Amino acid sequence: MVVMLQPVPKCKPSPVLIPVVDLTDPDAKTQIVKACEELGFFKVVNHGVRPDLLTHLHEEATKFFALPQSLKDKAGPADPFGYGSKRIGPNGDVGCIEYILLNANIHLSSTKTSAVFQQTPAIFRESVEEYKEEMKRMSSKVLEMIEQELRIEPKGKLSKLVKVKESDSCLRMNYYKEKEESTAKEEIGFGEHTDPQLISVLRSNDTEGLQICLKDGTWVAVPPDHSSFFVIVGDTLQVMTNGRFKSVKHRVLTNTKRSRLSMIYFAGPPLTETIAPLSCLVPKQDDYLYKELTWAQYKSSGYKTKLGDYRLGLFEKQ
Ligand code: GA4
Repeated sequence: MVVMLQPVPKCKPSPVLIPVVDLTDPDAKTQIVKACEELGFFKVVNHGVRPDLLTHLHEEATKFFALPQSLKDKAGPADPFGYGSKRIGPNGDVGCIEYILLNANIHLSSTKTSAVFQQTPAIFRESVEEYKEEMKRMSSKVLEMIEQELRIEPKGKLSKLVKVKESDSCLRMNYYKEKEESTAKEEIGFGEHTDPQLISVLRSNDTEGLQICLKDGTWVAVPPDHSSFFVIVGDTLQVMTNGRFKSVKHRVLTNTKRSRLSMIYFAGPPLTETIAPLSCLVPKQDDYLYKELTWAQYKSSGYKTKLGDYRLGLFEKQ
């Protein structure tokens, strides 16, 4: 199944097809691999996440962002976890955004993270915990399907990176507030970038804003769909597949009329994991496009870059 992606103004007029993968379809593995190779992006339906969990989490997150600024600021500024407003990362990037960034690993949760939940009812934390489990399940399922289709050995090589308790995954809730009519114009909510992790799983309300960049540099708008998830290939998976999969550049432009709320789970490996092309996919070391780095090394170098920088250069062989 495919749906049409709407080209944004000043983009090529030809509509682009976005793959839609039904996770219960016996052919899903093949479709996922094809989408990861061609676009680095696909939509997931029949994912098994309870719709009421999504509705509930959406409502509670909306209530958090509606709190007085002084209360939200108690959980900020993001370090990188906690509540952030306008500033993204430590190197001067800004966007028309408010967000909460949470570490998915409860053992690493920071004081700022706890402060988020001090401002909100207990049910918010419970829903967030359940959602993280669901995202761990879905991201490991997608990675398992990739392993099977590519015949990656040993079994569980990719999915295990996300399933283990040391997995360095995180959850981000991004809120792009609607604007007054008088100032209405499209602005950058979240600037263009690729995600450093293995894969990211995104869910949003029905407000548009997300755009992805095709291989030829064309930006296309992704029609929102509150009942589906979007999977984004990250840099780590690009390295492990030796460039066969592409981490897709994406960005969010703010919609002037309606607020957008999105939740993104970034499925990352443990900090100590060595990231390198998989020998079962690339038998000859001479064919490796990338050298090895631990996830901790890649992540800490990433934090010295600007959002839009080409971080994969760190991995490239000279
Ligand atoms: C982009 C993807 C995720 O949102 C994120 C971001 C992180 C942050 O906001 O703390 C970074 C960015 C992201 C990559 C470069 C650095 C770090 C902001 C930034 C400028 C949580 C992630 O893992 O990398």
